[in-house]
Amino acid sequence: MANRFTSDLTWADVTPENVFMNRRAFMAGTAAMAVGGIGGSAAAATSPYSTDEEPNKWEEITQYNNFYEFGTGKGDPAAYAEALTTSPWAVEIDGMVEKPGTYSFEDIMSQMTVEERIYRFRCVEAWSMVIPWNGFELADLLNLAGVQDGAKYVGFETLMRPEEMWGQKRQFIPWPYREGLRLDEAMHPLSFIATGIYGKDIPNQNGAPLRLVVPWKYGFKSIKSIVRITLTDEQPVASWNQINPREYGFYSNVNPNVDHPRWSQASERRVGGGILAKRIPTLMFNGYEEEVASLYEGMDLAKEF
Ligand SMILES: Nc1nc2c(c(=O)[nH]1)N[C@H]1C(S)=C(S)[C@@H](COP(=O)(O)O)O[C@H]1N2
Ligand SMILES: [Mo]
Repeated sequence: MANRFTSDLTWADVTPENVFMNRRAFMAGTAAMAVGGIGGSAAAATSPYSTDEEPNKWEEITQYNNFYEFGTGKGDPAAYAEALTTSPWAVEIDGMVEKPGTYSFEDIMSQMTVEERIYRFRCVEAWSMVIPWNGFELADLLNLAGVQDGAKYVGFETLMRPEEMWGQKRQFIPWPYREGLRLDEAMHPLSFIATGIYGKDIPNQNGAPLRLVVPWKYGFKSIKSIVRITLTDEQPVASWNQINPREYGFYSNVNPNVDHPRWSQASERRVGGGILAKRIPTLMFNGYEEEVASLYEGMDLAKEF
């Protein structure tokens, strides 16, 4: 049954061969069946953007988190994020758009096609996971509001609600948490708004009810629990970049050749591998080089990091 955050195609539909359905492929398969009159197998398809790497366990994805509004410990979000009220929820879309306004979560979901994307996820702290998200392309949401000519960037803001997010009572970050993308990055088909994981509603600790996922950038770009999206012609504020621009660039593309000033980015620890597991090499653009390298043509990625 369809639930609030996800499609009705869930993790339970996954075949033993790790073949994943997404609704678009399913629809296409259904159409093909109607025309060709042949059954069953045509419906199963993998999103071309999904990795076939082994996904992390639900417990790993939902109990090892960064969500500083609920504390800085990896277990804090799972322990405290239940306090967040996620219904009702609305996203303010403003700035250089044709239809600025308050978009309720239900209104957005009724107009989006939810699919599954299995992405690698690489935190700037050099740990990584593989996460089966459910959601829709960010471009589809931006097109709902209609991007005006001349817009060059997209800014995002997380909810500000210290009564429910105790971490916001400390000025650790100048709240609310903010992030930003260049418009062409935001419009790239890999840029995703996640509303589910493993076919279930996305848990609060992972950024309910909707959060950004930009798989070729360090995890902190993937801002959680979004309440505002602003189209602008100026580079928006991004929290970590604002706090420490020397350590956290605006782009923050995953890049094994550009180390963090305090640690190497050449390799990573895959969460769940155990403490004795070998580190794995970090890939350029987190393995999405073929898809996104053209966005950065002509840029010196060591300088504009
Ligand atoms: N609002 C908000 N979004 C956030 C963060 C945060 O502290 N607050 N942490 C970021 C960081 S550093 C990472 S690595 C990812 C973690 O996502 P996950 O907990 O779902 O794996 O969320 C990002 N989005
Ligand atoms: Mo992170």
